[in-house]
Amino acid sequence: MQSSNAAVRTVKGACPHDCPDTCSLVTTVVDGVATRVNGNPDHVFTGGVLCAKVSKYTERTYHAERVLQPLRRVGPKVPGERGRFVPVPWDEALADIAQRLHRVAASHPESVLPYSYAGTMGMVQGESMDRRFFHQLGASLLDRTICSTAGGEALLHTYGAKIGMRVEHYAESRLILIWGSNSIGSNLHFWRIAQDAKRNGARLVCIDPRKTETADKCHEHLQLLPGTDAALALALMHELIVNDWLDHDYIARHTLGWEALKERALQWPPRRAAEVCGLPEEQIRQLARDYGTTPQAAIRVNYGVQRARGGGNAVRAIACLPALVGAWRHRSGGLLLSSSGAYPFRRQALQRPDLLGERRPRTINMSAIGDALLHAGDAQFGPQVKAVVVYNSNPVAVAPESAKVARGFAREDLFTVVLEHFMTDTADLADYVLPATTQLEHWDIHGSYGHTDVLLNRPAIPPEGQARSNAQIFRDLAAHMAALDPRFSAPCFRDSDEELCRAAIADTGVDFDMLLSQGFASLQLPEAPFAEGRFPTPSGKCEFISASLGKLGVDPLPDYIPNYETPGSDARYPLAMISPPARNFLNSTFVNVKSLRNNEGAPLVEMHPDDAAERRIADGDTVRVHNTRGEHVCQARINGRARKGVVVGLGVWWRKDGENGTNVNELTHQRLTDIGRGPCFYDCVVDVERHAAPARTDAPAFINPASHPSP
Ligand SMILES: Nc1nc2c(c(=O)[nH]1)N[C@H]1C(S)=C(S)[C@@H](COP(=O)(O)OP(=O)(O)OC[C@H]3O[C@@H](n4cnc5c(=O)[nH]c(N)nc54)[C@H](O)[C@@H]3O)O[C@H]1N2
Ligand SMILES: Nc1nc2c(c(=O)[nH]1)N[C@H]1C(S)=C(S)[C@@H](COP(=O)(O)OP(=O)(O)OC[C@H]3O[C@@H](n4cnc5c(=O)[nH]c(N)nc54)[C@H](O)[C@@H]3O)O[C@H]1N2
Ligand code: SF4
Ligand SMILES: [Mo]
Repeated sequence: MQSSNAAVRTVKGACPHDCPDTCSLVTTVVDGVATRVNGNPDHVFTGGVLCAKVSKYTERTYHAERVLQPLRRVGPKVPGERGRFVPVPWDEALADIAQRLHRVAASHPESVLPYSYAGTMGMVQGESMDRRFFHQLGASLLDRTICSTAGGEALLHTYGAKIGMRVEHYAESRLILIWGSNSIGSNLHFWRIAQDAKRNGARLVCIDPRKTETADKCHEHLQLLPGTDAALALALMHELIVNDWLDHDYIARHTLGWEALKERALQWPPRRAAEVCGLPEEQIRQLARDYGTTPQAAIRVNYGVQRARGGGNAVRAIACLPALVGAWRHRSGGLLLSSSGAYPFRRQALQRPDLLGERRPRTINMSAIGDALLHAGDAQFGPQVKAVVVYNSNPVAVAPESAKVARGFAREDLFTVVLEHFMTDTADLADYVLPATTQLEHWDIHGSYGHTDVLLNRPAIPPEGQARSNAQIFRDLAAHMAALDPRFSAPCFRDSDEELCRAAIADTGVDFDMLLSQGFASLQLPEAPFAEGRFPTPSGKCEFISASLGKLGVDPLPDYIPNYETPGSDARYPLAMISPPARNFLNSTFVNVKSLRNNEGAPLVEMHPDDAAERRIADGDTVRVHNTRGEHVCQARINGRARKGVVVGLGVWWRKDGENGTNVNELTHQRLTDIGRGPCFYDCVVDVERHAAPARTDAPAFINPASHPSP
C-alpha cells in the first residue's frame, strides 16, 4: 500500500491492443510499481474512460504466470498439453537461436517464417526491428490477412484509401447504421459518441446476425443471416433508385460506374434480399426509406461483415451507399470502416525492405498457416517451412482450422521461437519462449483505426524479470547473427526503441515534443473527406466499378456472393456458426486474467430456443459442436441472442481451457475471402448435440454450469 512518503508519479501511454479505440492511458506508479491504469481525461476520444479489460492491465502485467525468463523446451511437442521447459540465460538462448536460424537460412532463407499480428499495434514493437531482421535474412514474407484485408482492400478499390468520416462527427448524425459491429463490446468509445447522437435525436440501427448488447440499445435491429450483407445493401440501392432518393449531382460528379451499378441493383428488389437475408421485406424497405430521406446519415461498418467468402464485396456494396445519397456532403454523413490510412508513418524507414536487395521471397498467408506448416514443400509452394518466429500473436488459438495449426506447430522438425508474456497454446509448442515486455515496460508509437490521433507510449516501469521488448530481442538476435553473417552488424540493427519512435514520425509534421508532454497529437485532416469528391482512387471518384479489381479477376461491380458454407449446403450441418469477440477478452488476450475470465464464464455457444429444443438441449448443458473438421465441447447458452439457424461461439478461448482441448477455431476452415485473401471465420456450418460423455474431471474450476440461470 501507498505510504505517506511514497514516490508517486503518472506516466502517459497508449493502449496497445487491436481495438479501434486506441485509448490514451495514464499509469500511476508508486515506488516503482504500477498501481493503476486509467483513461487520460485530456484525450477527448478516450474521455478518461477505459474498457473493463485494460482497466485490469496491472493484473495482467504482474500476473503470477508471466514468462519472465527465456525458456527452452525439454519435453516432446504434444498439441493440447502444456509444454515442459527449463529456464536458460538470455545469451545462451540467443546464441542457439541465431545458430539454428542461420543454419536453416543457409539451406534456404525462405524456410524461415515470421508470424506476427497485432498483440501490440505499436509501430516499434510490432513492425520495425523485427522486419529489418527478417528482411536481412531473406525469410518468407507473411501476408498479414487474419483480420481486416477483405474489407480493407475492398475500401481501397472503392475509395482509394482506408479513410472515412471523422469519428467525433457521428455525434451530429441523424441516422447511424452500426453494421457488423458490437460497438459496446469492441468499439466502446465510438458507442459513447453514438449515444450522444441518440440523445440528440438520432436513430440507431444495428445490422447483425446476433442480438448483441449494442442491438439491445438501438432503435432497430436487422438480424440477418451471416454473410448476406451485400444482398441487403443491393436491395437498399434498389429502393433508393426506384424512389429516387438519390443525389444525382454527387453521383454525376464524384462516382464512376453508376449506370452499371444501377443495372445490378435493380436486380435486387427487397423481396429477393429478404429471402436471402432471412429478414422481413418491410424491414428492408423501411431502412431504405430512413437512409434515403435522412440527410446526415452515417454508417459505422466494421470488420464483422467481412469474415465470410463474399466479405470484400459486402464492404464494397455498403461503401457505395453514402455516395448514392450524397451523404459525404456533410461532415456527419458518410461511412467509417478504418481510419488507418490517415497516418503518415514512415514504414519504409522502420521496416527497411531495401535490406532484401534483389531478393523477392515468397509470401505465406497467415490465415492458412495450418496448411502452410503441414506442406512438405514443392516447386509451387517453395521450400518446406523449417523455422517459425512468432510474436504478437497466438496462432494455435486464433487461426482457422486450429487442429491443423496445432499439428503443424507440433512438428518435431520445426524450430519454433515464441516471444510472449504468457504460456499460450502457441508457446506450449515452442522450442524457445522468450519473455517480452508489456506496454507498461517499453516505448512505442501508435496510430489508430478508429480515430485520427497519434499516441506515444512511454515506459511506466522497468521490465519485469528478464523481459525485453520485441525490438530489443530482435536487436540482440541480430548482434548474435552478426558473428555468423556480417550483414547483421549494420548500424540499422542498433537503433534504440526511442530512436525508432522518432523515426516513425520523422518529417511528418507530428511533433515528438508534444507527444512527450501530452501523450498524443492530432493529425491535420479535412472535416468532411469526400464532400468535394477527391477520392484517392485512379479515377479520383468513388469507384462503383473498379478496373483494378477487374484486373485481379474479381467482378468489378459489387455483388452478393453466398458463403462457402450455408445452412442446407450439407444436410448433416444445418446450423451456421459465427464466433465474434467476447467482451471481456481481446481475441485470445486476457483469457488468463481471472477477473475477466470470471466475467465471461466459460466457452459456450448461444442457440435459438427452437434449435435447442429440437435437439433436447437446455441452457447450461454441455454440448458437442461439430462438423467435418472437428468437434468443440462447450456449454449451450439459450439467452435470446442467437437467431434461428445460427449459433454463436463467443470469443477466442485458449484451446487448453476447452473441455476437450479445443476452441471455436476447431470448426472454422482455411478458405479465403473474395478480396484480400482473408479468413472466413463467420462462414461455417455445424451441428450441435448434447454431450453424453461425463465432464472432464480436471476441467478448469471456472466452468460452472450451475452459475448460468435458465432464460
Ligand atoms: N472486447 C473486445 N473488443 C475487441 C476485440 C475482442 O476480441 N474483444 N477484438 C478486436 C479486433 S481484433 C477487431 S478486428 C475488432 C472487431 O470489431 P468488429 O468487427 O466490429 O467486431 P465485433 O463488433 O465485436 O463483432 C463483429 C460483429 O459482427 C457480427 N457479425 C458476424 N457475422 C456477420 C455478418 O455476416 N454480417 C453482419 N452484419 N454482422 C456479422 C457479429 O455477430 C458481431 O456482433 O474489435 C476489436 N475489439
Ligand atoms: N473464430 C474466430 N477467430 C478469430 C477471430 C474471430 O472473430 N473468430 N478474430 C480474428 C481477428 S479479428 C484477429 S485480429 C486475430 C487476432 O489474433 P492475434 O493477433 O494472435 O491476437 P491475440 O489472440 O490477442 O494474441 C496476441 C498475443 O500477443 C501477445 N502480446 C501482446 N503484446 C505483446 C508484445 O509486446 N510482445 C510480444 N512478444 N507479445 C505480445 C499477447 O500476450 C497474446 O498472446 O484473431 C482472429 N481469430
Ligand atoms: S482495448 Fe480498446 S477500449 Fe479498451 S483501453 Fe484499449 S483501446 Fe481503449
Ligand atoms: Mo482483428
